[in-house]
Amino acid sequence: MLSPHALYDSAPPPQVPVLDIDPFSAAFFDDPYPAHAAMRDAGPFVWLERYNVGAVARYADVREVLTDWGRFSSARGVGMEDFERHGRFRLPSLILEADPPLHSRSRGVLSRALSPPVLKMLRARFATEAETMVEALAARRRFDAIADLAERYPLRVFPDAMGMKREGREKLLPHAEMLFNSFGPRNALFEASRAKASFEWIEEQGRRENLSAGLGLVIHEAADRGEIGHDEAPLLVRALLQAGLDTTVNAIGATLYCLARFPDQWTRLREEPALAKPAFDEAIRFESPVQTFFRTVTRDTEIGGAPVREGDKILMMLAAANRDPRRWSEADRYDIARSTTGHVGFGSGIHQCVGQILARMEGELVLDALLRRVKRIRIAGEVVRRHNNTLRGLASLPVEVEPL
Ligand code: OVM
Repeated sequence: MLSPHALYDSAPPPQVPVLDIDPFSAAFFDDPYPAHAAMRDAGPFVWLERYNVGAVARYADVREVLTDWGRFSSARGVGMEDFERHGRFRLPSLILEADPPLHSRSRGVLSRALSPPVLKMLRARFATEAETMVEALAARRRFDAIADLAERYPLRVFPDAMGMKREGREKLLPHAEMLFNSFGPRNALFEASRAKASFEWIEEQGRRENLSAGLGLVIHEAADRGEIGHDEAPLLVRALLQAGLDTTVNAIGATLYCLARFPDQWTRLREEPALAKPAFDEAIRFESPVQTFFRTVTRDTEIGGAPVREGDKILMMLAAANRDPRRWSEADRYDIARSTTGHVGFGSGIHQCVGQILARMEGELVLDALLRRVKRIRIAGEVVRRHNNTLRGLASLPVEVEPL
């Protein structure tokens, strides 16, 4: 088994600040904020000596890397591993791990499958499920905001919306947990979740015969029209199954955690329920459920005047950018009334989250349902963090609510 240090042996480029921070360690996950600040303050481009990869943590530089796919490629993987040097243990995603022109074709198909008119047809069902679930939880008063709501709600609505079979759905979250761990180093977290990989299973779920009416079949219909190959459709369904569940679980979890921790913001939301969508987006800026992704440098270039070499990996600290005081006033304050425009919690540029309208719809509907049933939310037990190499979120958030 390779140690985390074994992936790269390149020396730091000249004049680039070298840091011994490990953004994939338990200590970092428990409190990433001092390390985020140290990374931002060290310079526009820094070197992480533990892994021999570059990193950007300031908002301006994260944006620069996100929006220049020509210099900063996704095709060699958006995790620490470089598909060209290290091979790969699964088929690459046709969208996440691709550059134009391949990326553009996949993106077109998925953005049509997740476009507002399609999502509008799902909205009524999504709203009813949120109402039913929250009504029962409000009656219970005490529940776990993660297991009983942030996980349960997307698990209830998303696989149905995709048109998935019932059987095996319990594999979806463990699979996603493993996949998001795999974007980091080969550390103990990744090794421990590796056994939960279900690539064969998840690729099977994308096959036409395993799908009924829903977003999955919409992708197969795009293949019927010749927009993509019939062999590509299952992989694009896989992309949605992998990207669409754990992310929304952690985004909804982040929102509930923010509103339980900052009761003045819950009060503000009750006064102005139209702030439900902004409250969800501000939680994504504030907690950044997707913390990081990598790019691979395609040619010698520079970032903020620092030399950057072809073939090196760059870690984009999305979460650090989302709290960069160079960009945000009172960056460490959860404020549902601020403008969150430009946050990079969904990424930026051509790879910006293709499912963000669906994610926002889920977030908004959960908050709408809570606003109709609940007067107050308070934390009523031990908050337990879940560690993952890419995702930030909780394993448990016991709450008590006062019903309206
Ligand atoms: C994919 C994929 C998987 C996980 C996450 C993601 C955040 C995409 O298979 O394309 O985007």
